[in-house]
Amino acid sequence: GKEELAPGAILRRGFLDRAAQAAMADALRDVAAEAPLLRPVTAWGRPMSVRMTAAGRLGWVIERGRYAYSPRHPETGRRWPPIPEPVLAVWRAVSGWPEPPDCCLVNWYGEGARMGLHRDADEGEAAFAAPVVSISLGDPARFRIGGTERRGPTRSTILRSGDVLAMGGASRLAYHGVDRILFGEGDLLPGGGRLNLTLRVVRA
Ligand code: MD3
Ligand code: FE
Repeated sequence: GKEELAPGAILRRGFLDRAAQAAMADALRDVAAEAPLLRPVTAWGRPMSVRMTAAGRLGWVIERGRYAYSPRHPETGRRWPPIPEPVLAVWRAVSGWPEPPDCCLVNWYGEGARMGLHRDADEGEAAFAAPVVSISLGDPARFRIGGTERRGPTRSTILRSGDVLAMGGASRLAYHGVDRILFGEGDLLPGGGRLNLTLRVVRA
Protein backbone atom coordinates (compact mmCIF):
# COMPACT_ATOMS: atom_id res chain seq x y z
CA GLY A 1 0.00 0.00 0.00
CA LYS A 2 0.91 3.65 -0.41
CA GLU A 3 0.97 6.19 2.38
CA GLU A 4 1.21 9.96 1.72
CA LEU A 5 3.47 11.37 4.47
CA ALA A 6 3.15 14.93 3.14
CA PRO A 7 1.80 16.29 -0.16
CA GLY A 8 3.83 14.49 -2.85
CA ALA A 9 5.74 12.28 -0.39
CA ILE A 10 4.68 8.70 -1.14
CA LEU A 11 5.88 5.94 1.19
CA ARG A 12 5.68 2.30 0.11
CA ARG A 13 6.37 0.15 3.14
CA GLY A 14 7.96 -3.23 2.48
CA PHE A 15 8.37 -2.53 -1.24
CA LEU A 16 11.44 -4.81 -1.35
CA ASP A 17 11.19 -8.33 0.04
CA ARG A 18 13.95 -9.83 2.12
CA ALA A 19 15.76 -11.48 -0.83
CA ALA A 20 15.72 -8.22 -2.82
CA GLN A 21 17.05 -6.32 0.22
CA ALA A 22 19.90 -8.81 0.66
CA ALA A 23 20.81 -8.68 -3.05
CA MET A 24 20.84 -4.88 -2.93
CA ALA A 25 23.02 -4.82 0.19
CA ASP A 26 25.49 -7.14 -1.59
CA ALA A 27 25.58 -4.87 -4.65
CA LEU A 28 26.26 -1.90 -2.38
CA ARG A 29 29.20 -3.70 -0.77
CA ASP A 30 30.70 -3.83 -4.27
CA VAL A 31 30.00 -0.12 -4.77
CA ALA A 32 31.75 0.73 -1.48
CA ALA A 33 34.71 -1.48 -2.43
CA GLU A 34 35.20 0.56 -5.62
CA ALA A 35 34.27 3.95 -4.12
CA PRO A 36 35.17 3.90 -0.40
CA LEU A 37 32.79 5.44 2.13
CA LEU A 38 33.73 9.03 3.04
CA ARG A 39 33.02 11.18 6.04
CA PRO A 40 32.24 14.59 4.52
CA VAL A 41 33.32 17.63 6.56
CA THR A 42 30.64 20.33 6.63
CA ALA A 43 31.17 24.01 5.90
CA TRP A 44 31.33 24.45 9.70
CA GLY A 45 34.36 22.14 9.82
CA ARG A 46 32.57 19.25 11.51
CA PRO A 47 32.74 15.73 10.04
CA MET A 48 29.26 14.32 9.42
CA SER A 49 28.24 11.30 11.49
CA VAL A 50 26.88 9.64 8.33
CA ARG A 51 29.37 7.99 5.95
CA MET A 52 28.71 8.45 2.24
CA THR A 53 29.61 7.23 -1.20
CA ALA A 54 27.82 7.25 -4.54
CA ALA A 55 27.13 5.45 -7.79
CA GLY A 56 26.23 6.87 -11.18
CA ARG A 57 27.42 9.75 -13.34
CA LEU A 58 27.70 12.13 -10.37
CA GLY A 59 28.21 11.87 -6.63
CA TRP A 60 27.39 14.43 -3.95
CA VAL A 61 30.52 15.61 -2.14
CA ILE A 62 31.76 18.39 0.10
CA GLU A 63 34.98 19.86 -1.27
CA ARG A 64 36.70 22.66 0.67
CA GLY A 65 33.45 23.40 2.48
CA ARG A 66 31.40 23.58 -0.76
CA TYR A 67 28.54 21.18 -1.53
CA ALA A 68 28.77 19.90 -5.10
CA TYR A 69 28.04 17.07 -7.51
CA SER A 70 31.29 15.64 -8.82
CA PRO A 71 31.98 13.02 -11.51
CA ARG A 72 34.86 11.63 -9.43
CA HIS A 73 35.44 10.23 -5.95
CA PRO A 74 37.33 12.93 -4.02
CA GLU A 75 39.92 10.53 -2.56
CA THR A 76 40.52 7.95 -5.30
CA GLY A 77 40.02 10.36 -8.23
CA ARG A 78 38.13 7.60 -10.05
CA ARG A 79 34.67 7.80 -11.58
CA TRP A 80 31.82 6.45 -9.44
CA PRO A 81 30.72 2.88 -10.16
CA PRO A 82 27.50 2.34 -12.14
CA ILE A 83 24.18 2.32 -10.31
CA PRO A 84 23.28 -1.35 -9.66
CA GLU A 85 20.50 -2.58 -11.96
CA PRO A 86 18.08 -3.59 -9.12
CA VAL A 87 18.34 0.00 -7.81
CA LEU A 88 17.49 1.39 -11.28
CA ALA A 89 14.52 -0.99 -11.38
CA VAL A 90 13.11 0.62 -8.21
CA TRP A 91 13.49 4.07 -9.81
CA ARG A 92 11.61 2.93 -12.94
CA ALA A 93 8.85 1.42 -10.83
CA VAL A 94 8.14 4.37 -8.54
CA SER A 95 9.57 7.63 -9.89
CA GLY A 96 7.19 8.30 -12.77
CA TRP A 97 10.16 10.05 -14.39
CA PRO A 98 11.20 9.20 -17.98
CA GLU A 99 14.97 9.53 -17.52
CA PRO A 100 17.34 7.53 -15.30
CA PRO A 101 18.83 9.13 -12.19
CA ASP A 102 22.27 10.79 -12.43
CA CYS A 103 23.21 9.99 -8.85
CA CYS A 104 22.62 7.24 -6.33
CA LEU A 105 23.87 8.70 -3.06
CA VAL A 106 24.68 5.98 -0.50
CA ASN A 107 24.41 6.96 3.19
CA TRP A 108 25.70 4.59 5.84
CA TYR A 109 24.54 5.14 9.45
CA GLY A 110 26.43 3.46 12.27
CA GLU A 111 25.45 3.63 15.94
CA GLY A 112 24.60 7.22 16.92
CA ALA A 113 24.69 8.61 13.38
CA ARG A 114 22.01 11.13 12.42
CA MET A 115 21.25 13.73 9.78
CA GLY A 116 20.01 17.18 10.78
CA LEU A 117 17.02 18.87 9.18
CA HIS A 118 17.95 20.09 5.68
CA ARG A 119 16.69 20.49 2.11
CA ASP A 120 18.18 18.80 -0.95
CA ALA A 121 18.75 21.76 -3.26
CA ASP A 122 22.18 21.20 -4.86
CA GLU A 123 20.72 19.34 -7.88
CA GLY A 124 19.93 22.52 -9.84
CA GLU A 125 16.58 24.25 -10.32
CA ALA A 126 15.96 22.35 -13.56
CA ALA A 127 16.08 19.09 -11.55
CA PHE A 128 13.46 20.02 -8.96
CA ALA A 129 10.59 18.74 -11.10
CA ALA A 130 11.99 15.21 -10.78
CA PRO A 131 11.39 13.29 -7.56
CA VAL A 132 14.05 12.00 -5.17
CA VAL A 133 13.55 8.29 -4.47
CA SER A 134 14.89 6.79 -1.23
CA ILE A 135 15.46 3.12 -0.37
CA SER A 136 16.07 2.05 3.24
CA LEU A 137 18.07 -1.08 4.17
CA GLY A 138 19.11 -2.43 7.56
CA ASP A 139 18.23 -0.95 10.94
CA PRO A 140 15.10 1.22 11.27
CA ALA A 141 15.40 5.01 11.44
CA ARG A 142 13.25 7.79 12.84
CA PHE A 143 12.74 10.04 9.81
CA ARG A 144 11.34 13.59 10.12
CA ILE A 145 9.69 15.68 7.43
CA GLY A 146 8.33 19.22 7.46
CA GLY A 147 7.38 21.73 4.82
CA THR A 148 9.36 24.22 2.79
CA GLU A 149 9.86 26.58 5.78
CA ARG A 150 12.67 25.69 8.16
CA ARG A 151 10.65 26.55 11.26
CA GLY A 152 7.37 24.98 10.19
CA PRO A 153 5.71 21.95 11.79
CA THR A 154 7.17 18.48 11.20
CA ARG A 155 6.02 14.90 11.60
CA SER A 156 8.08 11.78 12.03
CA THR A 157 7.76 8.14 11.07
CA ILE A 158 9.93 5.04 11.21
CA LEU A 159 11.59 3.95 7.94
CA ARG A 160 12.37 0.21 7.88
CA SER A 161 14.41 -2.07 5.69
CA GLY A 162 12.74 -2.47 2.30
CA ASP A 163 10.73 0.76 2.49
CA VAL A 164 10.78 3.06 -0.55
CA LEU A 165 9.92 6.76 -0.31
CA ALA A 166 9.37 8.98 -3.36
CA MET A 167 9.59 12.71 -2.69
CA GLY A 168 7.98 14.60 -5.55
CA GLY A 169 5.80 17.63 -6.10
CA ALA A 170 5.43 19.91 -3.11
CA SER A 171 7.63 17.67 -0.94
CA ARG A 172 10.67 17.80 -3.25
CA LEU A 173 12.03 20.86 -1.44
CA ALA A 174 10.69 19.97 2.00
CA TYR A 175 12.92 20.02 5.09
CA HIS A 176 13.72 16.53 6.34
CA GLY A 177 16.23 14.64 8.45
CA VAL A 178 17.02 11.48 10.41
CA ASP A 179 16.64 11.90 14.17
CA ARG A 180 18.18 8.57 15.09
CA ILE A 181 18.86 4.99 14.09
CA LEU A 182 17.34 2.12 16.08
CA PHE A 183 20.76 0.53 16.05
CA GLY A 184 20.82 -3.26 16.07
CA GLU A 185 17.02 -3.60 15.74
CA GLY A 186 17.20 -4.80 12.15
CA ASP A 187 18.77 -8.09 11.06
CA LEU A 188 19.78 -7.46 7.44
CA LEU A 189 23.24 -6.02 7.92
CA PRO A 190 25.70 -8.05 10.02
CA GLY A 191 26.94 -5.90 12.90
CA GLY A 192 24.02 -3.49 12.54
CA GLY A 193 23.69 -0.11 10.88
CA ARG A 194 21.54 1.39 8.18
CA LEU A 195 22.01 2.05 4.48
CA ASN A 196 19.93 4.66 2.71
CA LEU A 197 20.05 5.19 -1.05
CA THR A 198 18.75 8.36 -2.64
CA LEU A 199 18.27 8.45 -6.41
CA ARG A 200 18.48 11.90 -7.91
CA VAL A 201 18.28 13.72 -11.21
CA VAL A 202 21.00 16.39 -11.27
CA ARG A 203 20.96 19.44 -13.57
CA ALA A 204 23.48 21.62 -11.72
C1 MD3 B 1 12.58 14.69 1.39
N1 MD3 B 1 18.75 11.09 3.43
O1 MD3 B 1 20.59 11.87 1.63
S1 MD3 B 1 15.97 9.68 2.81
C2 MD3 B 1 19.78 12.73 2.02
O2 MD3 B 1 17.51 8.51 5.40
C3 MD3 B 1 18.78 12.36 3.04
O3 MD3 B 1 19.51 8.95 4.70
C4 MD3 B 1 17.89 10.64 4.50
O4 MD3 B 1 18.04 13.19 3.47
C5 MD3 B 1 18.33 9.26 4.89
O5 MD3 B 1 19.74 13.88 1.59
C6 MD3 B 1 16.44 10.69 4.15
C7 MD3 B 1 14.39 10.32 2.41
C8 MD3 B 1 14.44 11.60 1.65
C9 MD3 B 1 15.34 11.80 0.65
C10 MD3 B 1 15.31 12.93 -0.13
C11 MD3 B 1 14.38 13.90 0.11
C12 MD3 B 1 13.54 12.56 1.90
C13 MD3 B 1 13.50 13.72 1.14
C14 MD3 B 1 14.30 15.05 -0.71
C15 MD3 B 1 13.35 15.98 -0.45
C16 MD3 B 1 12.50 15.82 0.60
FE1 FE C 1 18.09 14.92 2.16
